[in-house]
Amino acid sequence: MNRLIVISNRVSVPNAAGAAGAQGGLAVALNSALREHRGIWFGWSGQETEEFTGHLNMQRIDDVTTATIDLEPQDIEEYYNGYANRTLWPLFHYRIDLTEYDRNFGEGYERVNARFADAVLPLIEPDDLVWVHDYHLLPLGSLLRGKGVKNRMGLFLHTPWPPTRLLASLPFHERLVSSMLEYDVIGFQTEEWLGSFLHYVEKEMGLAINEDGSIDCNGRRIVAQAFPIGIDYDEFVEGARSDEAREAHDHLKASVRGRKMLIGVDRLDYSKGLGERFESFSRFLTDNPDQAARVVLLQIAPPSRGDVASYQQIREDLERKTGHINGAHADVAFVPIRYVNRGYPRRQLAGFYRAADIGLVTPLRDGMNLVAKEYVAAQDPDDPGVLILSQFTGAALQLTDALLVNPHSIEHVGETIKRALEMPLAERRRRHEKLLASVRDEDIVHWRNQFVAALFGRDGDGAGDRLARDEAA
Ligand code: GDG
Repeated sequence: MNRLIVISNRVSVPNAAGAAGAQGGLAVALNSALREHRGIWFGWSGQETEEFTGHLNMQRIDDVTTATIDLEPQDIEEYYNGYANRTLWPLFHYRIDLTEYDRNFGEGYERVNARFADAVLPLIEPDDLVWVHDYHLLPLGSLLRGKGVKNRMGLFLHTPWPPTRLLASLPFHERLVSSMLEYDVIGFQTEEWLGSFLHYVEKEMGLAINEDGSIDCNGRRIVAQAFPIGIDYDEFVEGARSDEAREAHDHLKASVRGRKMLIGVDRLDYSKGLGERFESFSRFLTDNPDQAARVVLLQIAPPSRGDVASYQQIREDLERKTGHINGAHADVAFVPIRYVNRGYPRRQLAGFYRAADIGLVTPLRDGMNLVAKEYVAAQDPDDPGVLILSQFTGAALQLTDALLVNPHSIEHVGETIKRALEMPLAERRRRHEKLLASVRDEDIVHWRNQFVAALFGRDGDGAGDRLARDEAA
């Protein structure tokens, strides 16, 4: 069996997944994929070192070998806090107003990608499949090619891909995208982001797109395709049935004392539309004063990227907004918004989802959104809650039986909350059944098999069978 070398910005130790609390979607996804492979996961340790050495820290935990490097403070500032999170992240989420263009960031990004290439090179054997993740490492494949790596290499982008007009505002955008064409497979979450990428390749680079969507460039054929990521369904459902989940569910249910509950779970990020969500809930309360004492919104929002100013700003804005809304609608016996700035273990989270009558998932832009899928998976099929989902998430293209909303329209989201609260049981069940089938069938195993198959150059089911046989052998 070919080994898998997974490369991502951060490496998150598999065992810690449940306990860490504020795990991002990428970490959750990769833990599951790696457990089933004789693979290596390489990336930044998250630690700082005074001077970069490239020393590899190797560990074997829970069937996954991890190899990490430490980075210098300047690397972290320019590459991670800088180009990745102040330039590419906002730009890829259509937030050109928050996008910062600083030459030092670009240089730091290229320097750290080169450091990644140097450090991972000795780990790569001739038959390994190399799978690079996300916007932090777009040029890594081309740097590895420059060092003679001939292996099959793929890139999966977890974020959206922006429209050509927006991307063209990025200095040296052609260089960045050209470097991506050294991968054999480039994966996106949805057809929409794939379409934007192909549009760029055609219009800005003058390359022809073949009928099957592949691109021919410098004598090589590149597969560009959508691979919608899913959740680890079996693991999640098992967790949702645990004592820990049940206790969390009962505790939360008791605390709301018969009131209906809406839940939001998001990293504290401006792309998640939390301000608009709170305002929509406030609008619902204003328009339905009889409901004010009967409904509560629980928002779990573990802080992230706290070194970046726009994240400090969103945190302040939300604190102010929560205080304002609670001040306007609270009574002595209740507050309408419970806003919690911390993470919880996954099993507890599953219990919280199940306790909620509505999953309120309203990002302004999101590559996929795994929270929507987790909410669906955690429901009681006999008495399921209702998912309200932003049409601007990748998940909305699959979860079409959710109540789809435009998160910018405060009135519409407010009305949709009302509709969800009044939805008859039969409709809730009908919608949930379809949503659940999608979440279960297009899970993370399916996603991984499809991507790895494309890396092999085969169709997805073939690779799935092959991997299963290899596992059994
Ligand atoms: C990126 C893309 C794409 C959140 N709070 C807690 C917690 N979480 C977990 C959730 C979920 C994950 O974090 C968040 O995943 P999302 O997909 O919603 O969002 P991002 O972090 O922005 O992820 C996104 C994803 O990558 C995968 O490709 O879907 O579009 O932006 O699993 O449950 N987990 C725990 N405690 C918390 O308090 N344990």
